[in-house]
Amino acid sequence: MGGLVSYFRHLFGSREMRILILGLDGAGKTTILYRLQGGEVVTTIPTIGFNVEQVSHRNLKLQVWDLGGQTSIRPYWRCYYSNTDAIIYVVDSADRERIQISRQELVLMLEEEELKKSILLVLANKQDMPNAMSPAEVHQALGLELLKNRTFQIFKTSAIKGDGLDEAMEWLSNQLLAQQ
Ligand code: G3D
Ligand code: MG
Repeated sequence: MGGLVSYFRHLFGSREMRILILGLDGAGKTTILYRLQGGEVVTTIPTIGFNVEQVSHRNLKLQVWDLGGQTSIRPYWRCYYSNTDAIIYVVDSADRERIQISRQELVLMLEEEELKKSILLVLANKQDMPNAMSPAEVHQALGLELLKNRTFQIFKTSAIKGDGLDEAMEWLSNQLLAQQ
């Protein structure tokens, strides 16, 4: 397990790098954030109606919030979209009931003008669960084959075990480096 510092060590240049970690509640975002941060304290920015968890290291900033539900707070999300280099979209692979909601949220988000150029990393999380959808199933359920002009990749992870995060972050780091 590398942690932020080692995953993104090649990226601490002059420019600020922004990554959003998004997905439905319960997908595993906070667990992943803590894993990446190596267990250090996450600052929570209290805002009107929704909370943003944030960690930063040098000029790398990661922000997390839950998608889904309350449409009234959606406009506030936009405040966090500008200059987003990458989106880490976390899916609970064992939650077959809500995968279509997760798909709708992803589609809506990717339509945002400010996120048009963001790299997309999809994490098919909770692979340790016996009934988990495979990455291929998650890929299909999210409609990822319809994506155009988007650098994206899907990885399987178990945030709770720490499996798969190394590979996923290595890919992301390489993509970010290539776009610098
Ligand atoms: P969120 O921040 O996206 O809302 P959390 O999700 O990180 O809070 O995780 C929600 C619950 O799922 C937590 O359980 C967490 O431990 C669990 N979880 C996260 N990742 C995995 C995983 O890969 N496998 C399994 N089996 N569970 C996972 P609790 O019980 O604390 O609600
Ligand atoms: Mg959370």
